[in-house]
Amino acid sequence: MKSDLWQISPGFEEVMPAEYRELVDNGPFGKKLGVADMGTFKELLEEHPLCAGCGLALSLRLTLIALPNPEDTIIVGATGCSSLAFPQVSVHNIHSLFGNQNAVATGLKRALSLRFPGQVKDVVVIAGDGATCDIGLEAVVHSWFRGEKLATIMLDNEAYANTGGQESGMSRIGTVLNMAPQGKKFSKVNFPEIAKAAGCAYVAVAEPSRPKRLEQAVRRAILVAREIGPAYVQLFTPCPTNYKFKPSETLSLIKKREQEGVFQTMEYLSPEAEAYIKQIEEAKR
Ligand SMILES: Cc1ncc(C[n+]2csc(CCOP(=O)(O)OP(=O)(O)O)c2C)c(N)n1
Ligand code: SF4
Ligand SMILES: [Mg+2]
Repeated sequence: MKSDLWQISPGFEEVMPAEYRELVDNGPFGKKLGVADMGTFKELLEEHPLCAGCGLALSLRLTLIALPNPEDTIIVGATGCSSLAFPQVSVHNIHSLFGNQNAVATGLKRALSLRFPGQVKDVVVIAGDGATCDIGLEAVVHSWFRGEKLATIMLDNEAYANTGGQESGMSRIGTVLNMAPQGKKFSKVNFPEIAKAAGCAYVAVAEPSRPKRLEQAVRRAILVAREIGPAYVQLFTPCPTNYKFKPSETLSLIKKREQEGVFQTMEYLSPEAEAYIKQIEEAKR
C-alpha cells in the first residue's frame, strides 16, 4: 500500500530505480503482516550494499517486517554496517552520531509525545554491538536508568565490522580478527543481564535462523516500550566477511553455535510487562 508518509520527491519519480519505486509503492504500511508473509511486500531493497550472507542484513529485514506499526515508527540508527542499509529501507529513520543513538532517541520520543499527544509513535534504536555496548554504553544504559520508553535492538556481529574487524566488548574470548591478531583477552559482555539490572522491562536474545522467534521478540519489545518501559533485544548476526566463513554458512553457523551451547536465546519480562503482553496476545486470539 502506498503511504502519504513516504513519497519520492516530485519530479524524481521516473529517475529513481524501479526497485526503489517498488519500495515506496509496496512497503509494509497498513498491512499488518508478519515474517510468514515475507516476500509479499518490500521493506529493504535487495540491492542493498551489505555483503553476501550478512547475518545483520537478514536480521534487519526480519526486524523491519516485525514492526507492529511501521507507519508511525521512527528508527534511530548509528554508524556501522547497518547504517549502509538504512537509506534503502521503507521506514523513516535517523542516522545519529556513533554512540549517541539512545540520547537522540530519547529527545525524539519526548518531542513526539508533546507534538502528537495520545498517538502511538514507536521509537526504535537499531545499532551494532560496538555502538551499543562500547562507545554508546553510557547513553544506552542511562536511557534505561531513566526509564525511557524506547526499544533498543543490538545487531550483534561480535565485532566492529564496518571498520575492518576490531574486537568489541561483545566478541568472545580468544577471538582473532583482522585488527585483533593476538586474540581477545576477556569474555563477551553479558549485556542482557546489564539490561535487566538497568531497568529494562523486556529483554530478549534472538537470531535470524528462527524468524518467528525474532519477530516475537521485536514485537514484544516495541509493545512493552510503548506502555511499560525500556526494552532490549540482542540479535546474533554473524559476519562472514570478518569471521571468514562462507556466506552460505551463516544460518548453519548459528545453529552449530546453539548446539554447542556457545549461543543461547533467552527472554525476560518484568511482571508488569508479562501481564501487559498476555492481555494483548489473548485479545488477538
Ligand atoms: C564517534 C565515532 N567513533 C568512532 C567511529 C568509527 N566507527 C565507525 S563504524 C565503527 C564500528 C561499528 O561497530 P558496530 O557498532 O559493532 O557496527 P558493525 O559495523 O559491526 O555493524 C566505528 C568504530 C565513528 N564513526 N564515530
Ligand atoms: S562486514 Fe560483516 S556485518 Fe558488515 S555488511 Fe559485511 S558481512 Fe555484514
Ligand atoms: Mg558489530
